[in-house]
Amino acid sequence: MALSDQLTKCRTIILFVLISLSGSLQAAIITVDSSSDAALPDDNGNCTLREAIEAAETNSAVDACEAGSGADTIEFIPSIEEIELSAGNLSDFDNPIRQSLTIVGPENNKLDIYGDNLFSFFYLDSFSDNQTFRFSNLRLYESLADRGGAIRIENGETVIVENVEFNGNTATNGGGAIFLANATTRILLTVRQSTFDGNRAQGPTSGGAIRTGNNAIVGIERSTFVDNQSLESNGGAISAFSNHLQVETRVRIDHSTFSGNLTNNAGGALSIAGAQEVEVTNSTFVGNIANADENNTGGIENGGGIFVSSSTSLIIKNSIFSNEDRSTLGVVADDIYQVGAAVIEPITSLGFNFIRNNNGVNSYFPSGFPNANNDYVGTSTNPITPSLTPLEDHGGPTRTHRPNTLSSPANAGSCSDILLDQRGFGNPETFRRPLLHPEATLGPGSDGCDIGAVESFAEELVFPKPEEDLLCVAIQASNGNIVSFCL
Ligand SMILES: [Ca+2]
Ligand SMILES: [Ca+2]
Ligand SMILES: [Ca+2]
Ligand SMILES: [Ca+2]
Repeated sequence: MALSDQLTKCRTIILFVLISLSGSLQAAIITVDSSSDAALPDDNGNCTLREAIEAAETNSAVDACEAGSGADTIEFIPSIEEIELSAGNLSDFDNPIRQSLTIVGPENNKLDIYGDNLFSFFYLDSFSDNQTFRFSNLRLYESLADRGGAIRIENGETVIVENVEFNGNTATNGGGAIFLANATTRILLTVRQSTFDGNRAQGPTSGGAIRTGNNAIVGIERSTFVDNQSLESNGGAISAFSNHLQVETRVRIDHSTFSGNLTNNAGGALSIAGAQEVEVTNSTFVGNIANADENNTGGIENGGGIFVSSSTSLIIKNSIFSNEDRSTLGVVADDIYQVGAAVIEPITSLGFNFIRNNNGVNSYFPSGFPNANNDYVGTSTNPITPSLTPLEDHGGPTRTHRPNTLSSPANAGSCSDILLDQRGFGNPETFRRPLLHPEATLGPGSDGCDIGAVESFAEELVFPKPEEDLLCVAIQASNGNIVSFCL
């Protein structure tokens, strides 16, 4: 099946969820009733988060925590607002979380967990047993780990992150907030309505916020990445990595915002390396910086927005790029840069992109306002700048950049099949995202959608909340392809 066919088939993916047929009938709800933290055993008549994880993992009662049973859920009594770790990592290589588990904070007031720049949180390793982990309504602060300070995913897991803020987490070996190992059994990761702010990949490792790996299918939607850094390697916000040609590895980014992320190497926001399929749609990349230290000693230090290397297939639609590359040698690729290895897959524009400076990718994005492909593209000598607000609260669960004006990038895009923008806003008359202001002019080929993650003038809409487990499913077909569909 052609890539474009597959991607068309997958266009409506919102979640990648494997249906779990086991455990759901037996699952226990374990309620944490203490904000304190102490090493186990801690038999003092309360139920701490550390004890709740132990109860879920061992399917037995631990102090005042109810015995887990199968795929358990950990909740918190309403008076708990934050938990500060003091007794070591919540889980790690020696003490991984192996069984399906949901950890959910209060719906309208996220629970804060602090690692104090000493401890890590969730090390998930089902040993290829296809377990499912969910994290929602949490703020995860200042964890520290070798890889994936907040969440490390080892092999075969399905992980769903929703309404989580990752703040100031650090990894010394890649993936400041989330790290995906190179898996032998497929990992499925979905990140929705989440914020990654000020996370760091230290040392010569990549992915300030997230590092993905071989044999992963990753979906990121309606999320914001701000001020994340990979100081000595690639991918200020995300490093998408695959070195395995034989397994399908895919990253899809939709309705997300990348603002002010930086690297001293390549890919201020996103670095893509190796054999995989990457799709970026309806997203906004603003003020991300490659080679922030202007020191050209780390290899190919290009691509303020996206750096893509080797045999990666990259598709881009309806997205804004206005970034900076501080390289002083060779190509200064403010927005997107591609470098070849043995096999170079083309970058495919599906149109309606706004690109400040096409240096490095002018064969894919010829200059024009718009060009023949309905992309709005500037050059190094004549860059075009989108008129956007600073990153602010414009409604919805994440901060965004909203178009300021009635002309491009507003009303120059195309997204007619999309229900809502990053914030959850749309046209109240059509219950679709595109909204043409009465005073605005319509760009060529546009359906009134704004380019990027946010639709100006749109209103907050409330849709019936679907049963999440049944919303979308990704399964592996007999021919090895991943087939995704929504129910
Ligand atoms: Ca206790
Ligand atoms: Ca359990
Ligand atoms: Ca540098
Ligand atoms: Ca519009």
